Amino acid sequence: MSENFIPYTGYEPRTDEDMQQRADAFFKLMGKRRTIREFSGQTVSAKIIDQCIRTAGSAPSGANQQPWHFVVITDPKVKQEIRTAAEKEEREFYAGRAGDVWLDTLAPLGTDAEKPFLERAPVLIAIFEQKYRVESGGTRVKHYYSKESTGIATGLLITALHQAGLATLTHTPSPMNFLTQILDRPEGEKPFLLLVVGHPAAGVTVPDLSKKSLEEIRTNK
Ligand code: IYR
Repeated sequence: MSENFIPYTGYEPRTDEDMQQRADAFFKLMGKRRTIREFSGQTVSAKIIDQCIRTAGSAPSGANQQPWHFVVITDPKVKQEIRTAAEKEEREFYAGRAGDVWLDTLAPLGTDAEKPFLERAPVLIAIFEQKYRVESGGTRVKHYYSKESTGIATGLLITALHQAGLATLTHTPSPMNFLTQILDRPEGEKPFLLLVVGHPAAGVTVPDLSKKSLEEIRTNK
């Protein structure tokens, strides 16, 4: 075995009652998360974002290859460039590329090709999936389960930001290859999603959606 093994000290034994209480409290906290599409101009401290990205980076990953990269964007010029590029793609998406079935499915969310939040929100986090890395000699090293791993890390990031008191919007302009160019990312990295982060605009509204019940999403065997 090439890796050193050390004792695991992170486990804290708890009573069922304590675990139930913690599970209930966390369910309640996460139930307050909503995707919002209008942000206030209030800024966010870079230290908070960095700490939440550390949490994301603690995610499990295939062979511990940690196949993700987070680009934190606050420069208004870069945000503007991203908005322009995203809206160009989105206009084509909403004008027909999506197809009627997709557009009908999206209708309850009230989205359209206008993406003012890409400039208005104080922080954008572009998340990249590293499908492979290129070593200094030029050899490509494949990353295993990079999509699953990046998805898990993104889930932790959304959770960490919500827990810290921030609001997010998971934005997936399609296609979003423009992020590779604008953010100057290397070969092997694929844009995964664009997370818009900030504080909700005063009086923001959200669609009246509900989540599937436990009975709908869980089967016991
Ligand atoms: N990328 C588009 C469309 C869109 C698609 C899905 I699936 C959504 O849940 C929301 C939007 C946009 O961002 O408007």
